[in-house]
Amino acid sequence: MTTPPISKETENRPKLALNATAVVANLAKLEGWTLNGDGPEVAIEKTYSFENYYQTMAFVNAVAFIAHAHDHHPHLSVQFKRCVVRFNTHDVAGLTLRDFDCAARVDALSA
Ligand code: H2B
Repeated sequence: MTTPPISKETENRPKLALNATAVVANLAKLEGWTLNGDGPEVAIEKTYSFENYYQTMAFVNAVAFIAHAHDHHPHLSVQFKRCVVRFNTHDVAGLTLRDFDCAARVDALSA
């Protein structure tokens, strides 16, 4: 499989930590994502449910593809029929637009 390119939109966007107002505004555009943690551990998180392990793993692999393409890697907690996806930007110890971009891309997998 060839390596997908990082999207220009994401690549060109500087990693700037969002302030609380911007975090709330961007979170409001997403469905099912919640804000968790505090300080450098702050993250956005969503739990996806599936019918079986195959579906769970297909989802995990699709998320990995997105993560690689955008050089942005979520924490994944994988269970039998569930996957918790957690994004933050460790380079800035906070949340950036890249977290919200990638969250929307992960959501689009099941749209
Ligand atoms: N993923 C996440 N979630 N946050 C980052 O700050 C981050 C990343 N930084 N993936 C990337 C890799 C960086 O370390 C590389 C060098 O581009």
